[in-house]
Amino acid sequence: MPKQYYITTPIYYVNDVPHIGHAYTTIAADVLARWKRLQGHEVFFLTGTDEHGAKIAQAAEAKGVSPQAYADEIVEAFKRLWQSLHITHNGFIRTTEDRHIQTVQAFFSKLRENRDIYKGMYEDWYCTPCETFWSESELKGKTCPVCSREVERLQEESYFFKLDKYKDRLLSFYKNNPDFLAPRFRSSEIINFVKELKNLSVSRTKVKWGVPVPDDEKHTVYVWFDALINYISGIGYGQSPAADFKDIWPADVHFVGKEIFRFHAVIWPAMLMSLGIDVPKKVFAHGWWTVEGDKMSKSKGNMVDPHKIIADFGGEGLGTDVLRYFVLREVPFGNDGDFSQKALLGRYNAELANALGNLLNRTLNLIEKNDKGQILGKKTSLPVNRLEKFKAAMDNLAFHEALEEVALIVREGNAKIDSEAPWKTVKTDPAKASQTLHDVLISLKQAAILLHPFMPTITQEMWKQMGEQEDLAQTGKRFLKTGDISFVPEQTVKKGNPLFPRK
Ligand code: ME8
Repeated sequence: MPKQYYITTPIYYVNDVPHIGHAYTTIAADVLARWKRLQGHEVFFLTGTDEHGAKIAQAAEAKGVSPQAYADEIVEAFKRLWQSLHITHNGFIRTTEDRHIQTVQAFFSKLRENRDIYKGMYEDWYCTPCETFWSESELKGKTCPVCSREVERLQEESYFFKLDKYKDRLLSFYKNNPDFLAPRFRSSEIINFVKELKNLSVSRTKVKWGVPVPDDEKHTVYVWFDALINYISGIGYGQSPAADFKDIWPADVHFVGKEIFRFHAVIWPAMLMSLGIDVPKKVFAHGWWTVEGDKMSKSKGNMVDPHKIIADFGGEGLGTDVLRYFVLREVPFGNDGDFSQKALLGRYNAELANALGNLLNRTLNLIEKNDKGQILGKKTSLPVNRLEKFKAAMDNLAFHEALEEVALIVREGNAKIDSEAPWKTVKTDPAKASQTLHDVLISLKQAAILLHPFMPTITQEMWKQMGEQEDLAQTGKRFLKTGDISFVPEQTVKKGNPLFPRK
């Protein structure tokens, strides 16, 4: 069996319900999963929740419930959101599941057997909201360099992982695998960090809500060490009967936010190297969203609820697709960006209602008026340059560039109708008018296929209105393999309501 294409999101903390930032990473991963499937790959797409550690225990305590009961409640909010966003994950892993706990303990024991874990004393700083150890020199004043919140002084017995031992191997790995650290402009941060690498504290005695260290149960495994292992526990590593691990691992892309790049690009590969497991092929660290120019935070009360955006744009279906489109179109994937109502509405009206929706509408209108709904005109071959650029952009995870190619296809379609005026030429040269409409509709068919991973519901609606009988994914797969996209003889269009009503 060929190896499955393996895509992951971070597993999200269950200290609170999800917001637009969580939606962002998961949408990006879903778009890639759908695109790879369209290209004919078997895909395994894993997401899940990170449920241990002091941060979750504190959130549960504040609500007066047990951490497990709290996690059980919040995990449902994540699952509901993925449903509303039409996320097509194949697996969902919770770190409180037995299959995960067993894998973490087996992993820890093997590292200890390999003498890569030893007992010592941790004396330094800790940020609970980020669940991160910091040394004095890394702090920003007296606060966490990532979230600017207060850190606490720790002094406790701890197991340590010999991260320092992997310094040279990591550096040569990055050198020999230039696609591993992505986007490339973030690689120097990692390389500089590795040059200064120290051993990592991987257990806590003061945190009770965690996976017990095998044979030393007064320690629990450090929540990040526990969490990273989800990427293999979620696909059957070390479990019996042996699940699909060997057909899925290594991961093709771990999608993460920039603040957790180090964990994935340094600690995780070193953990795997110690056990002799292959290292993932790529970690992609995207940027952060602010909201109306401000950092998103609970205290400011400005967290964007994805359900609200979906509802504002007509509910599941159109609302889902608009949100999926917007977040990947608005900001070059990898960079930071700002989420604003103005930008959202602006993109919707300009690119979806006025450009794409209008092109489909006017084309179908004219086909109905001129040709009684029948798609006449001769089969023509599509220019391939846009398609090739789209594919290259998707390979580079440059989703915004891929969407720009589709926007250009749409712009060219509108320009063609404007300049060839089939509503006029139908009177003097009806064959030419039909050809114009045929050619524009073929471009729209191509656009629907390429947009399908981004807007899975609306593209199906476009498909129906174009009178397509075959499943979009089937045609899409064939098109990407052979370039064939022609209409069947006597195909008639079935214009419906405008797909993107102006707002
Ligand atoms: O870090 N902009 O979980 P988490 C963009 N459990 N993306 C954002 C964002 C924002 N403003 N806010 C959150 C954890 N994200 C760990 C991960 S993985 C083994 C363990 C996204 O709930 C982004 O992907 O804090 C970020 O990395 C992630 O949510 C953090 O989620």
